[in-house]
Amino acid sequence: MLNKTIGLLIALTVSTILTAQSPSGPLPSPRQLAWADKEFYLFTHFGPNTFTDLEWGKGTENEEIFNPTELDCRQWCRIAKAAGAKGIIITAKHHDGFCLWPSKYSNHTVAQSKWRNGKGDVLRELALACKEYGLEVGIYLSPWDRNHPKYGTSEYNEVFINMMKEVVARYGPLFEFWWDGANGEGPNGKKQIYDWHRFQQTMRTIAPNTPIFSDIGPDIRWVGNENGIAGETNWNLLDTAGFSRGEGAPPTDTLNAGNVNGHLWLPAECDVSIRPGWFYHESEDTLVKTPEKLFDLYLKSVGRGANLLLNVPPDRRGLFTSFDSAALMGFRRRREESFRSSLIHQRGTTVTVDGEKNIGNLSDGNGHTFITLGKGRDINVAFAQPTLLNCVLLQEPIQMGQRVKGFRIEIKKEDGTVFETSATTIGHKRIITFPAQSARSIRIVVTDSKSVPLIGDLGVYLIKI
Ligand code: FUL
Repeated sequence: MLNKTIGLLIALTVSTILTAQSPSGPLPSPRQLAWADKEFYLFTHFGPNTFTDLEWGKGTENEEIFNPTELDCRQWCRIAKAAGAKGIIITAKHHDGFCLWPSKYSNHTVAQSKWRNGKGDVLRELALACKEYGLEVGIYLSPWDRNHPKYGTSEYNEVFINMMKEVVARYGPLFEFWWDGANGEGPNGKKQIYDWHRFQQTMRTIAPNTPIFSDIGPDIRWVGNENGIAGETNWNLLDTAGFSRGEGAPPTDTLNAGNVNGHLWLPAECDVSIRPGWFYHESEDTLVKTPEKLFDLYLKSVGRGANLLLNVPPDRRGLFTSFDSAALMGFRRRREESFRSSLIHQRGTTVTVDGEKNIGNLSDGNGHTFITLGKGRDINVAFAQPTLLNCVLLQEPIQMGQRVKGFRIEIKKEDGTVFETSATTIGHKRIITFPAQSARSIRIVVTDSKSVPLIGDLGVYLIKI
């Protein structure tokens, strides 16, 4: 009898899971799925500009100017790790064409500099340090090259491909590859016609698991601004037909919000610098973003379903400054204090989904395990006593597709009145903040959805804003 009951229960569970589990619409590839969970990682702009105080080098800089006195990638990693970042993407070659590794395909590299007597290799040091600290490495390689003599001819495409092969083979596996869309003049005044098709084919062959960023992917899209802010409505979907990288990219508001019915899974990444510029400038030491500002950017990037790529540039010593590391530590503290424990886990709290008490793994901190919202399309959280809160965190299990188009949060206050707020998309993670309320209960209602709404995780917090 017991066996029969267990058998029936298993059959029921399996059938519920099966009916609930059909993915819908464009879906992320395994490469994109793994990337989405990284949420926050660092960018680092380093090169001749660090020494000339420029943002865009001309490509005519003497290699000898690249001479950091105390370069230590382990220091970068120590700080990145302590900040809670998952990896570091480095400008292996910016628009000035200088290579931070001794490339066989250029004469404008660390090998021609005086640094470590021409025997240094920043990428190698970074890759080793990342490994030691449990971080991942990513590479930014600017197709635009103001130095390379072949730039502006079809042979340059070969050079770029060879450089990609070189860095992947020597410093991989890479967690992200970054193609900058900027395309200006080369040393001979010529513009380059990039062979994007071959660039992409090459990467897929040599690094099939590495997601590629550019204005329009193929794996990760630009968010349309360099302020670190994703759209309040942010679809992981985009139509790219008819668009190209750089000047031919989709309008920035489209990149910011995605397309609700887009045919490609193309999530947004928010790139932003901790300072006004991308490269180090001493004059900006006093302009480093505060922990409060960084936390606000986190809410507007990761909290809107995008990833946050935060640039921290090393100085002329080749170190992150104490201004930047202090801001990063404050940022880390704010995130930890805010999201340490969800108020849902408070004693005596009752949670129901569509009126049912079985809420499965709705609040297990894992966005990939999920519950299905049936007819009621609502989740209700009732507290044993009035609870002060100002933040709701929701996740969709994106491996099933992005579905929710709109939802409402209703808070029944201690005085019996109701506070309401609403929002549109959820995606990988959505963090909604509002003025603090003393709540008896909260109800979350999905008001519009492309298909059956699935919720991966729900958290309720009182955060510092
Ligand atoms: C832009 C570049 O022109 C900037 O210098 C910087 O590297 C930024 C991340 O991308 O397109």
